[in-house]
Amino acid sequence: MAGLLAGVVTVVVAATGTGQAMATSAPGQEPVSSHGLDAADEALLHRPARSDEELRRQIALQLKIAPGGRQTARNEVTYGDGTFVVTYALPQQDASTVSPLSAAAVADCPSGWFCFYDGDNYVYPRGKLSDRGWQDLATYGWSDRINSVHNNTNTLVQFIQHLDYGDPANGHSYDYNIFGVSAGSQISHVSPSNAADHVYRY
Ligand SMILES: [Ca+2]
Repeated sequence: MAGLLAGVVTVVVAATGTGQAMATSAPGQEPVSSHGLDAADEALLHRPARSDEELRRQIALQLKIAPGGRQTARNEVTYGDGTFVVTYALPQQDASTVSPLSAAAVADCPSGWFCFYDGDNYVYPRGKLSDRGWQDLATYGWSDRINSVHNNTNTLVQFIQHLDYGDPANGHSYDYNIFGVSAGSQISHVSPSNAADHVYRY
């Protein structure tokens, strides 16, 4: 097993052409997500909590990946003056949606808002925005995290993939639209999923 792992690491290093970055990552170490969390925390962040303790951890994780919000309910964190609100599932409320084989949840975005969900079929956690124009999901810890959407505003909302070819100096010049959701519409599984980084509401 050790020999096999060593072989895999060697191949990866050869493929990247730079052994430097890989050398710091020992075989067996948990992968680090784009949110900078370890694998266990990352997994917890993206699904309905199964207990009050898990819910508390989710709220703490939300504030860790996107500082600046304040907890406004047991399962909710609000940013700005209500610009963005993220809602985590209450454990008892969502027992039926914990299983990936369960029936779809309901698209439940309030009027005047557009919502995006971490799970397919509108399964929480759910983020919501209402402002028009370009907004950066990274501000709220919601990059690469959207799997379904519900637009309950009266205008189109476009979801955008960020692309800078590894050079921040490129800014947003190479960003491109990946899907849109028209006024009053919903999409139970977006494609590509876990990809949107920005939004634009018309
Ligand atoms: Ca992305």
